Amino acid sequence: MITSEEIQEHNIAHNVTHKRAFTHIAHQLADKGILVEEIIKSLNNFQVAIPSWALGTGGTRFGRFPGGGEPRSLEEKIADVGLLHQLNASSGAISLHIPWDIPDNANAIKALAAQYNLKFDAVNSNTFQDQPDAEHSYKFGSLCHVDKAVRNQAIAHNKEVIDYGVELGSKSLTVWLADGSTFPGQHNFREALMRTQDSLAQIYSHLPDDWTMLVEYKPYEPNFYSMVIPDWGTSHLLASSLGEKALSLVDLGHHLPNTNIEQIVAILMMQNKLGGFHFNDSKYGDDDLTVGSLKPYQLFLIFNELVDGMKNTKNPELSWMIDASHNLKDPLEDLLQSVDAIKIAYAQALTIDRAALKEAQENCDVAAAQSILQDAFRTDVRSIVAESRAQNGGALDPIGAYRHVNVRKRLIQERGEVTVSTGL
Ligand code: PSV
Ligand code: MN
Repeated sequence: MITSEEIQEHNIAHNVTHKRAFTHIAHQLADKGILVEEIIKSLNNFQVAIPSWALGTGGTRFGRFPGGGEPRSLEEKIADVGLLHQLNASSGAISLHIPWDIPDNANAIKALAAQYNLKFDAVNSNTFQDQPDAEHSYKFGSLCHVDKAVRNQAIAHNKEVIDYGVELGSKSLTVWLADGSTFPGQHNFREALMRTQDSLAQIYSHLPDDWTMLVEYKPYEPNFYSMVIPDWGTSHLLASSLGEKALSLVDLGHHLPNTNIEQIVAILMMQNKLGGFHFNDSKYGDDDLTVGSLKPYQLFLIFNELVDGMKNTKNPELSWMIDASHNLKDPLEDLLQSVDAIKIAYAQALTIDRAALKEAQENCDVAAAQSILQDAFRTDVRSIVAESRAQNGGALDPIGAYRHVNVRKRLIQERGEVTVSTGL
């Protein structure tokens, strides 16, 4: 752990430069009638969950090049997220994946998370890998399988995941299915979807009243010809048929290139059916890259819709999470960059002159509408995000602080050079 004294020392060293930038932008926004305090208030309440499977080095189909000091247990994963939260004051939740993260003692795990001020975000089921002790194989699918015994095993697993989540105080189950077909003719599309719907309904019946079920969609996996839940429309269809507690989850990487994701966000929010996000960035497919590393404007446009939807629809509260893989960078640095990118896009979207945008839209003034959005996107809000972090005890420059006190070196000393973190 970094001590709070170390973070304060770091902040003092950076304070003069920070204050200069912050005062400048605060004045600029005030001239436009925007109060920087309001933006900070929204940022202060914004937490992005960290998935337990993103704390170690990821890989491609071809290989993995691990770094050292990766978390070897659930306890160490919690410690890593606690460290991120200390640095950025915005990563106050961890999302677990069962069976990778089965807690031996739920109370002890809960107490440990509380020590780091962490909550448990959505719990995730895994019916895309066969477990060593499993009676049935998911080779030909899980919730969609033609064999009822396989479906029942997958349903029972999801119910068990809910039970683990209840013990930890989680409030939602995220279902991502690698169910699909590899060759034309392999699936009867209609029947596969009907079986999936029926299986999900059985899982849904096990949800506590105050829980939600988040249904992911994805157009393809390498090697796949079809996916059972390929797009937001199918996810929405399932969520609608299941009931109020079922919502669609948008994973940014789960779209074909050039898909207008911001429009999907608007449509789902119009239906009060958007449950949350898995953030990442990509160029070609589900690349799982650092959020905002390739398409920051798209991220901003998504937040434009989110800010509008959060104000003007009855969409339930959203759950925010990163879902990325870190093949080259230190996973903790990568996650800090991702959370920062998300907060920057959010803060920029909060600076949009909405009244002027509305007027431009009503007047069909296309040039003005574009300028209003781009003016907000080109506003440098980094010092506002830094100010909100510092106000909550975090570091003005999280990666700078992380490097300054040699966190990775400390982790390697403690955990060793060759450590393997469970997960993808
Ligand atoms: C696979 O694409 C995936 O990234 C899904 O988005 C899940 O959320 C995650 O893996 C963990 O199962
Ligand atoms: Mn995902």
